[in-house]
Amino acid sequence: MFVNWKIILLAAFVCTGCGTDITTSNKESPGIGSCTSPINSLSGSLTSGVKKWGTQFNWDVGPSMGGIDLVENQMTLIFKTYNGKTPDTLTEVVVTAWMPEHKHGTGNQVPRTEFGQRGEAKIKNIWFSMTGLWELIIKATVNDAADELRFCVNVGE
Ligand SMILES: [Cu+2]
Repeated sequence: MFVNWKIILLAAFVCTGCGTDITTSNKESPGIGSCTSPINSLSGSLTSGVKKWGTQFNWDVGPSMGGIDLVENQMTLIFKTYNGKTPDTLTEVVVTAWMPEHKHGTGNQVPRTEFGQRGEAKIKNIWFSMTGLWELIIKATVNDAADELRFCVNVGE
């Protein structure tokens, strides 16, 4: 398993004095997730927890760690309302990457959202510091429905 020590050391440095691991380097811990059934396809559809909305996902780059130099992974999300319509508004799209097995996130590098066509968001700046199972937490407000979903990906080299 490859590990990017530069990122880990940076995260550990930020966390000096607050613990022995890099868990607390994430401003917001998404909590202990389960990541046992990764979605290995590069595109597909997902539904938020209480079916308030759905989203198509497509990996434009990745998901991979990319060896020593890392890779900026990118994903396109196309949101639909609970009844499959293109939403009038899409706001508050925040994606977090979390590695449940080791209880760490991506340190100071957080995924960034760029809004596209109606209902569409591109997620950039997704950096995986290790290979293995990562959970992606997608929060969004589709029309007025605020909800989140989590899914698991297997990050390769
Ligand atoms: Cu890890």
